[in-house]
Amino acid sequence: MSFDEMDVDTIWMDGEFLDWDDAQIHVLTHGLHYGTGIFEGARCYETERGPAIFRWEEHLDRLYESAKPYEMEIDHGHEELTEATVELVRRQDLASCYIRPIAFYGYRSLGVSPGDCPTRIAIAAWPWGTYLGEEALEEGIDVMVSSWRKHSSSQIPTNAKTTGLYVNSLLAGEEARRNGYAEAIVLNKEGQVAEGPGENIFLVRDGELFTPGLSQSILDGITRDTVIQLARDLGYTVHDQATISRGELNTADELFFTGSAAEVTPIRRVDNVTIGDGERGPVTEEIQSRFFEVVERRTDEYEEWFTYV
Ligand code: PPE
Repeated sequence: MSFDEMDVDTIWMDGEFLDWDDAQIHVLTHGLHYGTGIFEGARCYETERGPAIFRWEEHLDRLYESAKPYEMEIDHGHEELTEATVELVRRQDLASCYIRPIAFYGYRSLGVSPGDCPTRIAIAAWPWGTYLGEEALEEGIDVMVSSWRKHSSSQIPTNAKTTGLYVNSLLAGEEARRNGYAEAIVLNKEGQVAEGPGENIFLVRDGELFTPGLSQSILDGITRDTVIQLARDLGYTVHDQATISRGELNTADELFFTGSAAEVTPIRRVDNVTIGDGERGPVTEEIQSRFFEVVERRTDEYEEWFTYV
């Protein structure tokens, strides 16, 4: 759905609430030329107690951490950004939405060195449905292993959510879609399974969960961390520093993606090889339903993960 079709009218930028159409930047903005932006994506869920932002604090912490390798100074503190976000959701009367904070080097001069380019920051919120298609959550998706490898953490900090990194995600994802798949799986430089273009990945085998470790050039996903905790609390053994080879994808009992946008999305086929029974597996289903029970606040547990609007 395009923004034109949405009922949204406000963006917070550099300390002020602006009309949606006035949140503009100059074409010579540093971040546009060199990918020097850092961003977040969080979901706010509709609950009985009103809209609840899921793991907002962790998203905010990661935003500040992503700024570090680029020596980007964000002059707006935790509290200000939280207040701005809550107010943004409230003003637009959004019941559930996706929240996108972004900070970037702005306009003053060009050249790779950001010099005295100011750091700009904005937060937008809009309704965002299922990330990988209507039926994805129930039926699962077909994916392909991309011919593009992920940049290694020795080439670019993969644990920082940097705008420039996403050209690699675009290449992998669009290659998959051109070939009729919903999404890609991206291997790291060493040829091991890293993650999706915008998702972390989990493998289920013999009732245990495996997910690539942080040394595999992945983003330290907040949904990944959520699923690890939920699964352990359900009694599962979770190997969260796993090394997964490409071949192990085919022999998995179940596979699924996690992400703020993708939530918990089952994978039913990889490169046309059927995974398990070719449908959402029982472990994935249990974890997915637990995930939605928690984020929609149909339980009192994990209350510390929520910021209520
Ligand atoms: N890996 C990558 C590369 C990634 O972009 C994401 C989030 C994740 C893992 C999962 O992280 P987390 O959201 O903290 O669980 N991708 C975001 C951007 C999606 C987009 O298309 O834009 C997201 O899910 O918000």
